[in-house]
Amino acid sequence: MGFTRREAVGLGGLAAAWAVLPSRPAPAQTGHEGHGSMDHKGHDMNSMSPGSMSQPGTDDPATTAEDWMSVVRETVHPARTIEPGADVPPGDPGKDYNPVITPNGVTLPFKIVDGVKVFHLVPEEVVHEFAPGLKAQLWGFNGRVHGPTIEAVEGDRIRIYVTNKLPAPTSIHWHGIILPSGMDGVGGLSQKVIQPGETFKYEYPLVQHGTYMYHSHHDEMTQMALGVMGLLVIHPRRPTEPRPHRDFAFMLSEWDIKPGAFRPDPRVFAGFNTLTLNAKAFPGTEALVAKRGDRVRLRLVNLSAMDHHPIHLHGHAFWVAQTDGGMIPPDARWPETTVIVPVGSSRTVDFVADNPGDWAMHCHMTHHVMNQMGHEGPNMIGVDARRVNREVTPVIPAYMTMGEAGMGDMAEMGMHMAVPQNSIPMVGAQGPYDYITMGGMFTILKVRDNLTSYADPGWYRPPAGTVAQLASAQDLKRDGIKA
Ligand SMILES: [Cu+2]
Repeated sequence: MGFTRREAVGLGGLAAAWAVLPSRPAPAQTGHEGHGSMDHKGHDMNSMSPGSMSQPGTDDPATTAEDWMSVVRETVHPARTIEPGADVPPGDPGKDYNPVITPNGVTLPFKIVDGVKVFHLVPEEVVHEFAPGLKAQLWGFNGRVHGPTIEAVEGDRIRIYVTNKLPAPTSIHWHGIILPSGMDGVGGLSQKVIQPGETFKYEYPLVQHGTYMYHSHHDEMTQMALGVMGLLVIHPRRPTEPRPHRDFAFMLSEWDIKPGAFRPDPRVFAGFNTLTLNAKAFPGTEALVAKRGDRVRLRLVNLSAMDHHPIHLHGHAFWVAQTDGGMIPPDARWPETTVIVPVGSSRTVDFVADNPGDWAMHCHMTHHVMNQMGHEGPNMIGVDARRVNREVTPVIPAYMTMGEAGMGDMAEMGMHMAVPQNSIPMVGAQGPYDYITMGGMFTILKVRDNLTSYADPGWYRPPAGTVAQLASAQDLKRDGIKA
């Protein structure tokens, strides 16, 4: 274990990081030996009684924020391109980085005061539309769900004010960020909770880069089920790889909104019926547009309550390049067409959009590309349920059976019969050839030659002879197929 911290940074803090961590020097200012599971009086911390949890702290605090910086300089993180605390000006969008695109979302504006990037988040109640026809009363930030994307550059010092306009106390956690313990935002543990009407100030230097998130860490089950979360992207100060041309960021989440209801139910732990990309369910999701040859990055963050999401991209293969733990060393990346994004983590994948067309990108859990499906009804495959549905649905809004031949029938239902007020058909939208029987976590990547802008170019017009179609009698005869 011969690496010094400086050498580790020189290596991009990547392959060397695991080797360095166990042998890194202990912070100098803790006047006692060892950082194991014993406290300084020799008590076994693993058997700490509830009583001892209310005792005052036993470690000596670092005396100033500067001391914390000297401690963090001795740490290693797998996504650092400069030394923590290096004297650098605030990162400049367009110059120091190509801004991320949050489809269906926005980036939080900032101002610079004495070299510090200042942001203001306002958690509050918001009426949000998941897709045309389905709205709900949620909790978000700054008038939207999810909150705006916070974007900054490694080496920036950021100051984030949080003004709590929710009807409940909250606390905001910066997931994956290396920061002083007291800035970590766990209500009760690292700070007092933010009472309704109060404004708290978080401030810390960014000593890493990557794809992260912020979310409530107080009454999480309720507050995250209602939407109190957002993306946090930190660009490298000295990029070691070419910048992406198109850098898309997504928050994956799930909701339980009973057909006809106006608020999600935070108590459920299974059967979520509204699955979203940046809080939108298909067909409410915005298409991703790329020119042929563009380097494309997808940053996928999952803050669902209970489900991991295997996100699958058609027509391309990508490299899994980063997690919320940092950069994967280039020679340790692996190729995929589906990447599973576990709850509470980020996966960043890179690829070149080299195959023109309209390509599905979606969660591969088949129940996650449905909208507001009831899971309780009988299996109606083979049964003509249309009359039953017509008569029962107006009286029992949640009663939506499957169709005789599956859920494709439901699209027809959605178009030709009354669905309960404030609900959307279980699947779909009209596509260029037929009805698209997908909902939920589904969107479309549109790759084109000769784009003059990244506005939605409409449906793909494929070269002649490259679309699946009804087989001709001639084909069948030639190949000896009995149809
Ligand atoms: Cu999923």
